[in-house]
Amino acid sequence: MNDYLQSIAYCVEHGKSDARTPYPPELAGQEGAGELTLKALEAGVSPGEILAGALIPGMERVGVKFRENQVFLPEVLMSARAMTAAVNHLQPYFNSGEIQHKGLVLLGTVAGDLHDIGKKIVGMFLNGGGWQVVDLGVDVEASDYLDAIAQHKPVAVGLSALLTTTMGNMAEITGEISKAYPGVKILVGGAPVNAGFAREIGAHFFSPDPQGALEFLNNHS
Ligand code: B1M
Repeated sequence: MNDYLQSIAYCVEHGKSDARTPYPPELAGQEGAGELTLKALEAGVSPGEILAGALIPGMERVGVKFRENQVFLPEVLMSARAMTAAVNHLQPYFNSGEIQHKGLVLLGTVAGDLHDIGKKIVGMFLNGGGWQVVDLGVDVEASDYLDAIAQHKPVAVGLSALLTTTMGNMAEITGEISKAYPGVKILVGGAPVNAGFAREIGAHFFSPDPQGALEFLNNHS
């Protein structure tokens, strides 16, 4: 059982989705995260064990390496793909309520801003880390965040901005969410954003990377 978990974690860490994935070279032709997850489930390993004992640790290792510049965006995307290949097999169990998410997080790129590559990576990390993610997309107005909070009752809302010109919209949206839903944590990120700006606009947390966003949620829920 432990062998399955270790192998799946290794595949996620090294971006091996399935047998056709050519990397890492030492695993060429061997099964990847998708097939191994299916086999583990058939062998009686629970979906919760696969999530907590393989997928989350695998993604955590990639997150730490990414933060420390030991790996770069292509490797992170490959790991996210491998994680998705595994999560696809766990999805029916999530849907049936057999395994519980840690909570729900809303994500969105703020009004006026169409950049979403980084935000999607944050979403994949959070998902791999056991959080249910509802992504509201790009160019999201304050009223859309408020409607979504009323509908989904999230633990936290994550705002992303890549343009200096849309940081003002981030400030306005943060203010509106705090006023209407003071109990909802607000997390901000994106290349031009920093901790000082986050404090200034009243956000609860700034993270420069997906791993920090995951750590914040894990520690504050
Ligand atoms: Co745009 N763009 N762009 N662009 N674009 C930048 C951001 C820019 C820096 C390029 C430049 O001039 N050097 C510049 C902004 C300058 C500024 O404001 N200071 C710029 C500009 C000016 C523009 C346009 C205005 C260009 C024009 O039309 N004249 C226009 C604006 C459109 C709009 O949004 N209204 C525009 C358009 C576009 C494209 C559509 C072509 C495309 C976006 C495609 C897409 O996202 N679907 C695009 C791209 C790709 C970029 C660059 C090249 C790359 C951005 C990216 O995806 N980075 C960018 C230049 C650059 O960064 N080199 C640029 C990779 C991504 C993984 O990193 O998004 O930083 P990032 O996300 C990171 C972290 O920031 C963090 O985690 C992620 C993973 O590590 N993070 C969070 C992000 N969100 C987070 C949220 C969190 C926590 C962490 O919690 C909630």
